[in-house]
Amino acid sequence: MTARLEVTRRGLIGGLVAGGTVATAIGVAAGLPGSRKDVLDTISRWNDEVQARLFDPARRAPTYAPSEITTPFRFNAFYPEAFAPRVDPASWRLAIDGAVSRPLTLSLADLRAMPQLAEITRLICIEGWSAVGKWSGVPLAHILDVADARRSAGYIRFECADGYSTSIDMASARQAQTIMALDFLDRPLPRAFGAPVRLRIPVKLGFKNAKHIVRVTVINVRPGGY
Ligand SMILES: Nc1nc2c(c(=O)[nH]1)N[C@H]1C(S)=C(S)[C@@H](COP(=O)(O)O)O[C@H]1N2
Ligand SMILES: [Mo]
Repeated sequence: MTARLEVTRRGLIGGLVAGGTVATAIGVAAGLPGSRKDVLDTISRWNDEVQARLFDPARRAPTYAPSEITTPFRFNAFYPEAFAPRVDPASWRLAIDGAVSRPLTLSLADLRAMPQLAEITRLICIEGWSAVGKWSGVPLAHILDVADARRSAGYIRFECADGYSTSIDMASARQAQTIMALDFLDRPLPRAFGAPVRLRIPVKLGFKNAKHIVRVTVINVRPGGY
């Protein structure tokens, strides 16, 4: 009971979801085996770690061993998997605009020619599940530097081929692990998982990890979206 109260008191996303729900959600998400006390201890430890790192862009999100990768990986979107958009990789372009002194229009080849970072991290969906995967791609900070994004701008907005849009703060956008992912498990992103390019930002929850991105806009004020 003490452990549970601990978890509740330290509710992961206090303002968004009640602590008890979060504890349950994390228990389900992590698929933890063992006794209830073991489970709660593990959740508590995991919760501390997540609390310290997940929402603090100055810290690193945890990384995992290849053996910890979740297979099959889980799909999520605001529609069923069969409706994931079909994007032609040859004609696809990524626009970088807004508060930048060098607006960019990048092809997939342009992105592949940039520095790449590969990392095994956990995607955590607010709906109560998480999964470990390997994504590789271009650090978003690099793209922002090439575009000469205004340093004082507060947010980045992402627009997607399926009509989804979301935004993140600049500190999280420039965090070292935040990438515009081109590959999933060392292969080009499958259609359902965000082809041709998705945001992979392990310090943020799943819904910030925009898939099928077509436009990245640097802005001063927080925009709408998810
Ligand atoms: N374009 C787009 N991006 C999206 C979504 C979406 O519906 N459309 N869903 C978000 C949510 S809620 C989650 S949890 C993750 C799921 O990513 P996955 O399908 O790779 O697991 O994508 C996020 N990015
Ligand atoms: Mo999600």
